Amino acid sequence: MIRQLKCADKSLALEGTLVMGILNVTPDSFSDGGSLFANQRLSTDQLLCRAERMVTDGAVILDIGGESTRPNAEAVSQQQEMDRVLPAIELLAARLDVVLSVDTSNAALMLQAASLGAGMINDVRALERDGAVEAVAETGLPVCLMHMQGAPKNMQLAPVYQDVCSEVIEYLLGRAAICEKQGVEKDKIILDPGFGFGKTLQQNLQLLKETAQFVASGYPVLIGTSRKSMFGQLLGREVNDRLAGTLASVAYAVMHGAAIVRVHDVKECVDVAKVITALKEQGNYE
Ligand code: PT1
Repeated sequence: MIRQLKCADKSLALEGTLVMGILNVTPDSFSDGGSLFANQRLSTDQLLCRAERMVTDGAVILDIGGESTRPNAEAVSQQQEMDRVLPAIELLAARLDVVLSVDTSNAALMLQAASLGAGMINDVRALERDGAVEAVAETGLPVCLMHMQGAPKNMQLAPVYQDVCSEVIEYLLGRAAICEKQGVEKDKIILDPGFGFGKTLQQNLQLLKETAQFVASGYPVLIGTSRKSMFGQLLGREVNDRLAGTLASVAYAVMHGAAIVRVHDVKECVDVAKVITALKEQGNYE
């Protein structure tokens, strides 16, 4: 089991579950409907304010993404993605004591973000794009490898698996092995089942149920269910009314050993993680 995650100049103890706050810098981010971007770009003041609030609320990692990867999202150009993400990394690295994670599949962005102070790479394509494995190895940063079936544009059309858990685990372990062969240190790899990325409701539920199987791989596990359509399907709730569903999934993930949860509602998720962790630490009654 990995006990410390070394993120450039910061080290995160892998005890209990860490909360990663989602800081989108996309105009079409799924959960705020783009309302913060009425004038094209989120102002730096707003961005700093949102980031500071997440840190105050207990996030120890902030995940910054400039490409929306929710179902049906359109691709953005690599330049557009860099123009969104790099100024945000530069701004926040100078002002906040938090690990900045960059949510990208773009090797050039990984390298530049690292040079501006990013402490982690998060790739929903598990470093499958050209140069990405090499870029991560060069930065020496931890990386989250996520499973996706298909691409954001079409992934929810007809996902098919024989056995979703074993296929997702097999894929992630294969990607981890490739990364290690190319110089990414084993203790810098995090695995993520990829909730909502080419999975039906049933498949998402099976993956969450089997969180402990992912944890048993020995790699830290990241769980990202926050406000996703699996709760829309299960509960009939719109995206901004999925907090209770999200919290239930976070409680389950913490209970079963997730190292990191990636969430919008940092304060509430930190409280849930603390309560479940305290429960787990209680000895058995005589
Ligand atoms: C995730 C994740 C991510 N999710 C990691 N990075 C998104 N490591 C972006 C829906 O079904 O889970 N893990 N980066 C956001 N993507 C989605 C996917 C948003 C599906 C919404 C849905 O509603």
